[in-house]
Amino acid sequence: MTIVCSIAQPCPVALFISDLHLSELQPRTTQAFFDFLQQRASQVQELYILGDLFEYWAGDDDLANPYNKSVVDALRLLNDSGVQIFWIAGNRDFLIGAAFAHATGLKLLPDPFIASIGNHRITLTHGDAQCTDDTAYMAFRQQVRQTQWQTTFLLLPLSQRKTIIAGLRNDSRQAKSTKSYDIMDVNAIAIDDLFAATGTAIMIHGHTHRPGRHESVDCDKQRVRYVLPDWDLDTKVSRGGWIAIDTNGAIKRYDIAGHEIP
Ligand SMILES: [Mn+2]
Repeated sequence: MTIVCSIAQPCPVALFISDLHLSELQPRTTQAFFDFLQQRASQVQELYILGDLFEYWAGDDDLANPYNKSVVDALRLLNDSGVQIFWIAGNRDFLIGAAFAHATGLKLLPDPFIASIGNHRITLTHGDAQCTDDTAYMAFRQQVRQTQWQTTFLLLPLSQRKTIIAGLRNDSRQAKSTKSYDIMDVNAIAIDDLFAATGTAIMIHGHTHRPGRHESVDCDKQRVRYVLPDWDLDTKVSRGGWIAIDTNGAIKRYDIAGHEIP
């Protein structure tokens, strides 16, 4: 499929996705991702993956797994066609490392990262670090994002790591059912602080699975925060989508069918 651009419909130059939570148990979501790479991402200069592409990542020594390899191969193909791919880790796949980056050709970015696209300076983040109301999660995050913890964890056999991760995912599912809706969203002050620290007026993040566009004003400065949707085409309510920046610098949100969200 070739996307035809026009004055009314300018070409996108950069795309943003997050929270696909890809796994072998999500074949339709995986296929939708492959279709997105082939039909949409292949038409742009830059693709930004803002965390939780995978449901979990046990370490780069799991690259040989056939499912993981199929995702790596798809990213590699896109990279080799000339599209630059950028990666910010999510809370599910922060163990992605240099070997994965090498295999796919993508570039690992720190979180947060300030991207310059057209005339925009945009703060990019996964979003979990801003969920400061969830103190239990923040304590966990602080621990597992330490180099020393990761080095020790990665020394365990792959199968043992997978067992531990499965346990953590189970705990997280149970915790989510008891935590309040508000606690699991980003904290307004943490967002203000990040805007202030980066000096940007635009932010794009994922993680919360609450897609939206939020405007705020601080000292006459208008700020816009875009939240990416999660993807799930394996349940009844198919959902997903992306954000695009076009050649005119317009930032647009799209649903999984490729329709612009007004
Ligand atoms: Mn997340």
